[in-house]
Amino acid sequence: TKSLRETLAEIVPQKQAQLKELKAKHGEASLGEIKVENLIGGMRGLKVMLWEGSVLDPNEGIRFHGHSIPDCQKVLPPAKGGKEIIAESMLWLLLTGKIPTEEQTRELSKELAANGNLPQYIEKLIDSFPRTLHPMTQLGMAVAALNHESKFAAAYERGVKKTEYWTYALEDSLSLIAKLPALAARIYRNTYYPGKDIAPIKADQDLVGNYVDMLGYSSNEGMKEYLRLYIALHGDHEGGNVSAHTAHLVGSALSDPFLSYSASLFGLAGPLHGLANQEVLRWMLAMQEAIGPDGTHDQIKEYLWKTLKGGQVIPGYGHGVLRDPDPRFTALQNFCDVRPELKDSPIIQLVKKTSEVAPGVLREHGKTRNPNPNVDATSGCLLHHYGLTEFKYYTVIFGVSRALGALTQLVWDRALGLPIERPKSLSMDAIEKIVNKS
Ligand code: CMX
Repeated sequence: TKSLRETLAEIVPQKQAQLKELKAKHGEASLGEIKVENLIGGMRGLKVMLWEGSVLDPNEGIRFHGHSIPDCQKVLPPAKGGKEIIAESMLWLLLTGKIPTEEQTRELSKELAANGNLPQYIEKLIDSFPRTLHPMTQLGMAVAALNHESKFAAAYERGVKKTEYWTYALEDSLSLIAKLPALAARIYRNTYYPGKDIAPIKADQDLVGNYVDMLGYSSNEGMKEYLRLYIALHGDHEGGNVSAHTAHLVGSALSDPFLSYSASLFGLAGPLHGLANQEVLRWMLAMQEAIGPDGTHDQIKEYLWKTLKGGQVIPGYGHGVLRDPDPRFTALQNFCDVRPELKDSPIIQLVKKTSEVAPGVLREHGKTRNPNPNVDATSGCLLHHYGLTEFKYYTVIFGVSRALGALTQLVWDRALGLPIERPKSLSMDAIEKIVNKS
């Protein structure tokens, strides 16, 4: 069977040819017009980025190289003894567009485990941070410092050919993905359990299995399977979201993958992006406190109305692009339905009951274009159920995950020779001049 590098080496020339043909044949074709409202409205809906790993359909939700989440759950190899998709099989799919065999998946796991330990200067750096420094700030700084190791930056300095850039971007990306669990786990230990031992990386375990061990939950099989699924599902959500777009933008200046992904993490740390799942949990716990552990549908409805009448949004509902239920939410709910330990969990039951009444309430309320739950309606609540109750850490887990998609695209950006990103900006006066002429 072919290795990841061999598989990619075969696909790269095909994709390069595809891009060349697209440019030659359709370079002049229009994908839509740009309105003034797009320019002042965060560029919503403008088709202005190339992104290979996934495409988000407003109704069907995310597809990874055309594969829906239920498809992925059928065909992507799980961990040894597990059932859920793992980071390695998702990464393989994102990078190559192909479904890995079990053997290919295990080989990738072995490679990541072998490269998972942190250089000593990085351990020292993390250990020097104050415990009160936000875990995302710690993660972003440590990822940036890892660029000391960058093969891409070293190769660039040596003056390697442009056509070889992608091979070095791939090496850096795999090295970073391998090290993220140890980084993230050390930050967790230092911030919440100083002095506690961190479990060693097992050479024959998958990336997230090792991450959960290092976090200190090695005997919690439910948590392991949940985080495998969570990290695979959050890996990529097409290119325009802040974290994905940032990695692509910074990488376009030929900053190495460590610097590019560090920048991306600081975007993920924003409350409008990566922090939403902790908001849902906070709101759910307040509702649980208010109506008790066995709240009825009617009590939940009443609480929803109270939230809306208080001028607040229902966290975990609605979406900027999606117009139907988020398939990632559905996948997490299906996970809850099959895990026996979750059947009696009060918080998980509350998530489920809320999802049964909230769409009706939001429809009646009549504002949101999508009254359905998004993935955040449940993701943080599951972490809480499994005992990871430190809210501020949740975005770090998202950060371990999003590397899969953001770094995949960086490899493709270099393989396809995409140029530095440089959109045109206009001042209001300049816009007025243009629109007054037409
Ligand atoms: N509860 C109450 N009102 C809501 C709502 C909700 N969950 N979702 C949207 N609305 C309101 C909006 O505030 C807006 O009201 P105004 O016209 O008064 O400004 C109106 O409905 C129309 O909004 P929209 O076009 O449906 O949604 P947007 O694209 O503007 O916003 C989002 C999308 C996610 C920010 C919004 O639905 C929201 O705030 N949801 C709750 C927070 C949340 O779950 N965030 C996680 C998003 C997950 C992800 O990005 O992956």
